[in-house]
Amino acid sequence: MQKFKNYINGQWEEPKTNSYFNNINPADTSDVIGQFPLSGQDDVDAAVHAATEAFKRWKRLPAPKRGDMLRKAGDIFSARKKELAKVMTREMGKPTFETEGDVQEAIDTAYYAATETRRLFGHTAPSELGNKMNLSFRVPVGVCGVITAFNFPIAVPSWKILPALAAGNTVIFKPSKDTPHSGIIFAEIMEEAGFPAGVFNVLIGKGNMGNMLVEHPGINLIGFTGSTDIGLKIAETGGRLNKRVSLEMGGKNAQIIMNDANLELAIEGALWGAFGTTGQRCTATSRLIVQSGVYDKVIEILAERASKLILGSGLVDGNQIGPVIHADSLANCENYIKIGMEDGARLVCGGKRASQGDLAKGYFFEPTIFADVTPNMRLFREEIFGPILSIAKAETLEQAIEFQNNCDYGLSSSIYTRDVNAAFQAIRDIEAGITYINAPTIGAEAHMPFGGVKGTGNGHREGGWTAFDIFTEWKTVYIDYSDTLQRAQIDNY
Ligand code: UN1
Repeated sequence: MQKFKNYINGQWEEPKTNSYFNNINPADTSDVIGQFPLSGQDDVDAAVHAATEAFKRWKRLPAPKRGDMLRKAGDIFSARKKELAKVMTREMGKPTFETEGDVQEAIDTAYYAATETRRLFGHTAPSELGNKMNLSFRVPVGVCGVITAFNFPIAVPSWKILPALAAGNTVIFKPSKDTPHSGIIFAEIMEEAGFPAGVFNVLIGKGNMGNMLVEHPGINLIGFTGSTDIGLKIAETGGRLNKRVSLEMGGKNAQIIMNDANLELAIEGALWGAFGTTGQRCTATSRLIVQSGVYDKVIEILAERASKLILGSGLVDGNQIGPVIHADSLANCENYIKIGMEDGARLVCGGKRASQGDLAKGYFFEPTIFADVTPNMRLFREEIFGPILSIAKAETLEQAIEFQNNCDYGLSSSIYTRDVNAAFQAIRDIEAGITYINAPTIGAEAHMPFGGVKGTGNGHREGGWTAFDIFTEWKTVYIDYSDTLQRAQIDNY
């Protein structure tokens, strides 16, 4: 069986713990992918040392030169797209058309970040004094720890890593324990693209290893995507140690369907939003709020279509829905079925583990729909991270928006309507970082701000130009060429 290594200081290193764990394919649990390092404190120390040393030189390299390497990385991601997609699917289950899209987000991010190295605009402003110039520009933060989830093994890490490097930071990346192989290929690509030793490092591990990064005094910033539980702990530690922390946590995204919507389009959007990536997206549609005039019809058509989705290994063409990631995730889905029934929701399709034929080898769960869900039910409020959609009925636009906002999270949202007034009212009143009009809750593009309000995050936005607000600090410079002492606020008043 293949034994994998960490990537530290430009070298492939065995973990100093000499311990490993096996990772398996969630679509076929007898398929063991390989042995991966269980890194410990010594490995973290070595990576931090390497990244700290490398930072001294990397931050001095002209940003457009960093951009040249990012562009090269984009080219290699492109060349390896199909191969990498298969590795990702084998590790985390979603079909290869989705993992190819996942790699494409990294390609887009690489090229975007590369061009941004020729902008990274600052500001100039008039001085209040004569013969004096004021300007302000971005400087890197330092060594960044990047900790991410399994569901987007390449795209989401790339949203953090590539802008961080563009801005002159160095990075230590801890991929999800469920997708270590994807993280290793990320490192291979960065190595081939020519990033100098120590600028980008990958540490594989589980359990407390992520916390070792968060606690390490040599790490200046943590970029995290994952569960709310862990995110809040990172925020606490970051607060105590005065580290910059960017958090992307849960979602409970709703799609609204109004009576006047193009129903065919709205239903297609709901199916993709709810069951794409087996519902395991931060942006997944887990609530559908349907206006009363089309409520019964939407449920009927959706249930029929959802029960026809083809489950199976994402490595086989034609399969539409892969497994969930773990046995625990299956148990979690089963638990929410119980909760939904107890709370009085109406199960209209799915509701159990799928185990016919080859499906028994993996963690497959039937696409599930609950109707008659009300805003106080747990189904309507809690993130499930699985293929379970809850449908609620609303009488008016105002009520639909009220239901949508009645939630602790605020990542993505959507409304299907042909009424321009309703669409603009929704844009104004929906509490979410992202709102789609006549499109599902999933489908963020790499060059636009990505993130959420309320319990979803802590105010940062990845993606696009806003990622640079996370990964840079401002340096303000006053240049006085008057040859006299000019005292601001005093000599000029
Ligand atoms: C996530 O679920 O963490 O918009 C990211 C989307 C994808 C990204 C999702 N482009 O669904």
